[in-house]
Amino acid sequence: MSARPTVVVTRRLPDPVEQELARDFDARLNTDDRPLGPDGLREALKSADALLCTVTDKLTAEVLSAEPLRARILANFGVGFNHIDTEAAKARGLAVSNTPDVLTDATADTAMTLLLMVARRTGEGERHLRAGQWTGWRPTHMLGTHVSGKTLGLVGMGRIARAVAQRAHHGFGMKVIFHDPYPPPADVAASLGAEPRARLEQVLKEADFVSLHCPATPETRHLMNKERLSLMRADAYLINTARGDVVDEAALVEALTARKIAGAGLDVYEKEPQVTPALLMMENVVLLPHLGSATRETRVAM
Ligand code: 8YV
Repeated sequence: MSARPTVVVTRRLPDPVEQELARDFDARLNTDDRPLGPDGLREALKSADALLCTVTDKLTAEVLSAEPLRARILANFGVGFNHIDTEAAKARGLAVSNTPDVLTDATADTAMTLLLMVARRTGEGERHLRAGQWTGWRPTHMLGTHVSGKTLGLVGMGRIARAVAQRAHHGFGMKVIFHDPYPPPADVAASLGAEPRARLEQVLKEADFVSLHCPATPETRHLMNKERLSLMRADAYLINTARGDVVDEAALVEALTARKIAGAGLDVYEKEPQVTPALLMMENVVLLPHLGSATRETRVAM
């Protein structure tokens, strides 16, 4: 019997992380990277001291009811933890940890990538070129929307939103407005050139780009519904690097189809890895496969 704590690692992790885990723990690595599923997760909770889990593991009250429970901690690989029923975890005496800060910059970079891609039609342009359709430069070819100097509206003003504001304001000369029920101190907002708005609706009406940075909670589920999407300007773009649940994907498709908004840049979806099929057909939508924090450096730091 090893004296080292047993850790079940639910997915493949970058090599240096797995090596460290193997050194410090009795680590059960997931070399074929197949999600454990509810039964596998329950089994892990019964047979290991810790579960190193992530967004693809649904840790519901049902899963967490595993008996007899051996695990003491759910160490989540990721900052968002909406896939964990934290009340149920608490009731079972399970600590829950996450990985904030280290993925702030990578995720803010992804938000800016989506914003630039959708505004400047770069996904569309690349598809056009790769399909052999490019006939050469012309003054009116694939004109996009200017980004520099435009207004960015941030929904939520936590760590990642602030890093986006930093890039947008100091890098792209954008005007930044935000709404957050728990706003940062005035001097912090001012240093990012960011102006608060008392109501979310004001942000939605004013912004050329609306970028979502709130956590996924029961309160923020479908925050961007039909009604709020209709407050956005017809020439505005929606960017989502937060969680799919924050947007009513069907209402978004409707708003895009009716040209109520100009486009969207999405990294997250309501039913990952499924994407509402209509979105796949739209040239004015940029779709990334949940790459927010996907840099080697960040994934090792996480
Ligand atoms: C992760 C994320 O890559 O940390 C989060 O909440 O959304 C991403 O950066 C992924 O969710 C793994 O947890």
